[in-house]
Amino acid sequence: MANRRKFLQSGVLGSVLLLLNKKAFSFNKRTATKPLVISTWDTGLIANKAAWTVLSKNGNALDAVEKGVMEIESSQNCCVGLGANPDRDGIVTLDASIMDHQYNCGSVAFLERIKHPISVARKVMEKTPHVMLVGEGAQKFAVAEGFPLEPQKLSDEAQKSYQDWLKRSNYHAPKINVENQNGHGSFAPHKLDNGEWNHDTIGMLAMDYHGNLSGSCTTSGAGFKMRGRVGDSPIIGAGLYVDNEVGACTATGQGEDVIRVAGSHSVVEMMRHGFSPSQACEKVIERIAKIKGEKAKDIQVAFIAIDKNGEVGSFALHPGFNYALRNSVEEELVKVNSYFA
Ligand code: SD4
Repeated sequence: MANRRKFLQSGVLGSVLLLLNKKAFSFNKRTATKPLVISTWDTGLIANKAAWTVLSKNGNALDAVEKGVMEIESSQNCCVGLGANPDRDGIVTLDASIMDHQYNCGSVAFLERIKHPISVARKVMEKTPHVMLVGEGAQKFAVAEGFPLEPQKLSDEAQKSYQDWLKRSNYHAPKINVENQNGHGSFAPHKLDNGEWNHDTIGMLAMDYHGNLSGSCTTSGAGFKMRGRVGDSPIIGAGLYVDNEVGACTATGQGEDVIRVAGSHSVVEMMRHGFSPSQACEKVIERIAKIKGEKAKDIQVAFIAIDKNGEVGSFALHPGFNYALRNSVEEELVKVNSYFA
């Protein structure tokens, strides 16, 4: 994880975190001026910076959410793109989705050897009559659209983790964000021995100067997952949903349990019925906790949401989740309240 640490401490993120350390940042509900962007986890600070280059010049939200998460997909040292942990057969497979302010949406799943799945998802949205392409077909489409086929090679860090995992090969039901990797479930995000969180997904929501919303979500899924496993991130309504008349939501955590409740769509529907973004996220987290019962202790799920007025909110099942917010006056990492203490 040395590389990842370097990544986290580098550049703007390092200085922003230093700044943040001086502040108490335990609020959960924010109302912000437009344009604004929010994204999951601390890597969101870097992604927001890239999105802000678009939004601050009155660019549109769709371009911002694509550009923002591409920054994290590019980082071979991190855990979202091709540098991430592979599936149990040793191959990295990626999922991504994107949605604009007019119910246009596109996604890819089980995609190999393409550096920017989010951009392929956008091409699916803009250039095909379909919403979702998977596996070989998605890759073929990407290549036809001019995306280079990257080498089938694990990053050094992922190679090492995979070799360690092979020694154990103890695949069992995924446990996200609760256990570390030592002998346990290997789904991310998970707590590292040094206390940091490792995660493999970024979800981003933006409102542009015109008040239009868009969202993106991109992930390597879950380390050492079964071959062919697809999570919530590329599923419109689960990992991501945008309704410009109401609001937008994206999810992170245990994809199977987000899919079960059509998570992001459910949050947007709660907002449609008058709940604030934070309350809406909390309601859906409560539903997951109820469905899972005792097993809720073993998984993490978190949502971030924004309503059409630019109010932002979030809620998680377990502590440890945060999201990054950026607008013309703030650049912050926001600590999120959770169902469990
Ligand atoms: C998945 N939701 O594939 C993703 C995992 C995730 O941080 O969010 N990890 O299930």
